[in-house]
Amino acid sequence: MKIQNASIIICSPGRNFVTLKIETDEGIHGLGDATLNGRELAVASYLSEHLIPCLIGRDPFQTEDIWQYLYRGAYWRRGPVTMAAIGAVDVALWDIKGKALNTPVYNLLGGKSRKGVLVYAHAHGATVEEAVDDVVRHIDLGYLAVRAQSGILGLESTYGVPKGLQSYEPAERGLPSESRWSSELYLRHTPKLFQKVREAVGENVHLLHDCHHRLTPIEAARLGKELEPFHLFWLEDPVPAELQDGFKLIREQTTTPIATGEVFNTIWDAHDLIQQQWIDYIRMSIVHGGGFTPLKKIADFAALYHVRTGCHGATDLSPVTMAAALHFGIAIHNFGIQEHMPHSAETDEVFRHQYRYEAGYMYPGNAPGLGVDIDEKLASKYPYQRAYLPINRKLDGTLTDW
Ligand code: GCO
Ligand code: MG
Repeated sequence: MKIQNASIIICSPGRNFVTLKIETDEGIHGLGDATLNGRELAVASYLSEHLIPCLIGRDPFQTEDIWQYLYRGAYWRRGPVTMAAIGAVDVALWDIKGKALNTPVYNLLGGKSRKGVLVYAHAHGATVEEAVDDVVRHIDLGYLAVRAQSGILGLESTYGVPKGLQSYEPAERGLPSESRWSSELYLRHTPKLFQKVREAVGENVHLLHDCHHRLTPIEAARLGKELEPFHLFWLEDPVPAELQDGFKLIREQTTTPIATGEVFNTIWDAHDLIQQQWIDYIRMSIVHGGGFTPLKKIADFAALYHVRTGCHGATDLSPVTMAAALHFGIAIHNFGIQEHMPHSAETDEVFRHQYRYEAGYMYPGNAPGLGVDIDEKLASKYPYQRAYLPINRKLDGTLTDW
């Protein structure tokens, strides 16, 4: 079998997605997600200008060699644009492999290790009370794990809380919006939120929280300590993670479990975090981490150090990545949890998929390959629209991490 053609489909059914379609001379095609929120066209052009021409004529079964060719062969390694593009190719090839062998991708990754993939939902509210109600609503939908974020008194907006009643979607069309931030107000607020949530829901539900890279290590240590009575499943991205040993200080101060890595691209972003056991969950997505080929190795490495996976699953990762995460999550041994932020109805119509949610778990389905396809005709009705993530400033105007 040979790769005959590859094309890129850019569409915006509610939000932008970049999809790679690889076709073979035997009529089988595979899909890969190449979406990098707010930087979509950079990945599309990396694929069309630099990767696709090198793929034509290759054997799609050679996932290891093709991955090494694209990663090592470029000389310029790593980075979100490069790795999202390589990730899209790798995922599309595993999709082809599964279809050609007439088996779901999870069977190529070790087979099922569990009945389903435990997922966590997003709950939010403008106030603590509204956030508590939303956690309860998600528990009523059967979720066994819920992430809670709420508006903060004194701040107009914050990460994870939508402005109106719609579901949360951080990218906005047009140029970047700006929001204001105060770590002190956040630090005073967040333990009160979790006290109220625990009071309302009891101990039998996993609670999670995303700090979204906004604290310093000592501030994160304070938050972790103050959250200890509420037994979080994890505290996510407490600090920006360029400085891996920033996590050492947090780890030494608190038993609140730590998750990080949604912006990571290779093992080198997480090597010390894992080997020093400074984190509990690694959150790299299959697409931004460069595909199944490296993610399987990273998961196996993490397993040695008691680190489990908690793959990023926000709406800016397309249903192709969601399917990939579910095949991966059901197969690997050290799976922890999977993020589940349901896509809009328009997105689900464009990307028909076999995976489904039921009673706190998701299931990848038994179709050969990934079990996702794209309706290209429908996709063409939703043309790309420029969109950005917000910019964040402290109350005095200093630019800070969003
Ligand atoms: C999460 C993430 C997202 C990101 C988004 C950026 O934990 O789900 O933090 O909401 O902000 O993916 O593109
Ligand atoms: Mg996050």
